[in-house]
Amino acid sequence: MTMTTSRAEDLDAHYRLADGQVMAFREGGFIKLREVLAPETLDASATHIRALVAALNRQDKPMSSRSTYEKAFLQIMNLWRQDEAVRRFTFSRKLARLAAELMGVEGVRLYHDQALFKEPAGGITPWHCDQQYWPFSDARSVTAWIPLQPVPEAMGPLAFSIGSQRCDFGRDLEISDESESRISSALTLRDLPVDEGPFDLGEVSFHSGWTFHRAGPNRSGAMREVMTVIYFADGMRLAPPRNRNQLNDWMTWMPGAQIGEPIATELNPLLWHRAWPAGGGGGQTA
Ligand SMILES: O=C(O)CCC(=O)C(=O)O
Repeated sequence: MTMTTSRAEDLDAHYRLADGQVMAFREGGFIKLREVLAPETLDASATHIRALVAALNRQDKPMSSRSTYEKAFLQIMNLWRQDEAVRRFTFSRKLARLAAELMGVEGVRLYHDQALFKEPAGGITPWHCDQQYWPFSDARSVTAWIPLQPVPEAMGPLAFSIGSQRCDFGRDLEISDESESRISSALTLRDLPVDEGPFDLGEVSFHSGWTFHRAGPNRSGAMREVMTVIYFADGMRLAPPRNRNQLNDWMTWMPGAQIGEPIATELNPLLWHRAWPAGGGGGQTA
């Protein structure tokens, strides 16, 4: 596929964070940024992402016989390995640089991408934090949640418990009915505010690996199409897995990485580094 210059430029352009946005991210554990990607870029990418989700989805159970996790979304991972246009999207230097600047690190690597499509009548995404699943040596990880259409309240926008990245309860709970009820009670007790507002087209959120988040059900008649990219700081080391999810993630997303060593397998290319010349670099594993 030949990508139009404007789409390539949009994916790699510098999005200047305003004063206070980095601070807001670090205080709140998340940030929602407006007009990050142009509608044309999202539209063109969505065509490829949608086609891959349709081709690779193996979920065919009726909604009523699925688990809470299965009702939450269709989940298709590492799409960048299937399609050059999606690889260019996942390798967006604009998004990677935002991840690095928000975390305050020199460079970021890819953990994995994933499409999270909440079907019409799809259920809630229970409260959880992502580093339950990730065997990382520290907290320097972030997910970009990129809606491919506007997400009104009825479609299940991602919601964040503001400041919850500093709370250490519930970090051992995987996505389940139990995580929804126990984390919800704990957050209510601590009186932490929740941002559950809609997303406009082009708006992208970034949340830290320890920030608690959830999404409501999809009560609209349309699919909620979202692409996500997960980043970790260059230099992050593999920690000994603390549960079966982390063991599975090690084998799946960082095969060959060694416990205690920096993670840099061929599945974890460097997506942005401060030392790169403007416009250069991209997708290096070493
Ligand atoms: O899209 C959703 O409903 C959940 C997304 C999520 O949990 C994440 O991207 O970390």
